Amino acid sequence: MKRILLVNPPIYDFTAYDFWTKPLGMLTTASRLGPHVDYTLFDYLDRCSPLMPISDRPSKDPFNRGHYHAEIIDKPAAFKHIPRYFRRFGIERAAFQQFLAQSSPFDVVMIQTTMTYWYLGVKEVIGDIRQSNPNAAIVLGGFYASLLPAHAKSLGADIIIKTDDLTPLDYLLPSQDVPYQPPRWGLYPQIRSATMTLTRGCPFKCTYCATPRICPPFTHRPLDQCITDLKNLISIGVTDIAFYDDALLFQPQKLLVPFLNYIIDNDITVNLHSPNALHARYINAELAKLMVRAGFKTFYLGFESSSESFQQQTGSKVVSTDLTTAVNHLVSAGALASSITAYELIGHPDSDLQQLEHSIRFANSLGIRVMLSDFSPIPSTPDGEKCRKYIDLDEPLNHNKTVFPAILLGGDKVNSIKNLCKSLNRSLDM
Ligand code: B12
Repeated sequence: MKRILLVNPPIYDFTAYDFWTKPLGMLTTASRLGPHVDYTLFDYLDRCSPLMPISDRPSKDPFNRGHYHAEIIDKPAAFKHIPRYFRRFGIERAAFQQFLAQSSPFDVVMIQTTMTYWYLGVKEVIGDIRQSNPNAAIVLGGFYASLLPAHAKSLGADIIIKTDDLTPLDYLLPSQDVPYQPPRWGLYPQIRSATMTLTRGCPFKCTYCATPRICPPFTHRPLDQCITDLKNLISIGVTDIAFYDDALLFQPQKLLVPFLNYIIDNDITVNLHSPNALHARYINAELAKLMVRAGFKTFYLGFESSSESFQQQTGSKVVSTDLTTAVNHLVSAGALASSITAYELIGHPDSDLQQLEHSIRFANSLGIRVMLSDFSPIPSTPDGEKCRKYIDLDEPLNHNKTVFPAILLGGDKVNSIKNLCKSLNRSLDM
């Protein structure tokens, strides 16, 4: 039996917050490789782990979000001009080295990659594995590995898995025709929040998003598999589930409606969340009622801008009237307005600040909170490519969401718009 170590690396960034951040892709892949594998998980971002030093900012969040332990570290050369602290988030490096000394050897080490600009954490993990397990095969999968395979390989990995194609693993772990297994959440000794998807891919083609480039065409997953995932999460004590779908509400009758009805009919108590933004235009009165009854506690709605020209240029995901209608339906169904948040893009190369300020005030006038989504320029997307004139897109650190808006707009402008957003959000609490 092969011994496989699964690692979710630490994050190197200016900011990071546990917004139901979990290595769903890696745990899903592990379940596809069949049962005859001996897995061990090391998740640097597991806030329930006894190895995680207590954060100096304790979480009072009722839905299990929270701050990570963080250390201030030297900034990489690319960020020397950014007047902010740079940090390493997660369990300390020495704890992993000690774990490796006690638990090695492993035959294969699989590492989750997520944001392209988080590769320094992946590099750190590869360095420690090479020291302690020189013969282990190092496998990278996830978004960074799928989008930038050559860069990922240059970190010292042996195998790069692009999206769902596991054939490069065949010589190590011959694939088996196994019946469906839920993602390997049972590898966590204790777990309160987890993530799932009901769909794959996205039917839209927003010009700032990489999903159409790396994900398979949009499909709904089989209902029975989604129910198996749900039951598994409830059985291990999960109280909060965040959906990672790109288009959860698209064609809801096909899957979301039966899935939510299953939760209601079986009296399952669970808090549901949508951190990856919902398309407001699909929220009608009926769906809003069902979502609230099934347990949705937070609602994050994509609302890139109230400017019509911007909406049209970037894919017309949501227009202002959609937002108003969705908020009205959710509140009528019993959702608290304070649990609804509109995401607005800041630092997009085509956005203009005045419109952004107007959009923020518009969402605030509906009584909901606004969260600024700092724009991350992703190579190969139409909007990311527009940014080559400002930054070296071939260095993934430059895709950092804190950095690009500051380069485009200047730090002072970014701060002033963030302060406006904070003060308008605070005004809702009074
Ligand atoms: C869920 C999600 C989030 C979650 C958290 C994700 C996380 N774990 O950290 C939230 C909502 C918090 C989030 C936030 C942001 N996100 Co986001 N997010 C996603 C999304 C939808 C994730 C996909 C996912 O996990 N799907 C579920 C899994 C099961 O599917 P999968 O990833 O396709 O995985 C399959 C294979 O790839 C493979 N696989 C996956 N992992 C692994 C690992 C191994 C070892 C192996 C072998 C195989 C393997 O197996 C899986 C099953 O077949 C992607 C878009 C996308 N569709 O990929 C964007 C995406 C990753 N996010 C993106 C962006 C821009 C952001 C934000 C910057 C947005 C913003 N401005 O605020 C923030 C950044 C947060 C931060 N702190 O910096 C970008 C990437 C940017 C970049 N430069 O890398 C993406 C690609 C979307 C886009 N705009 O194009 N995000």
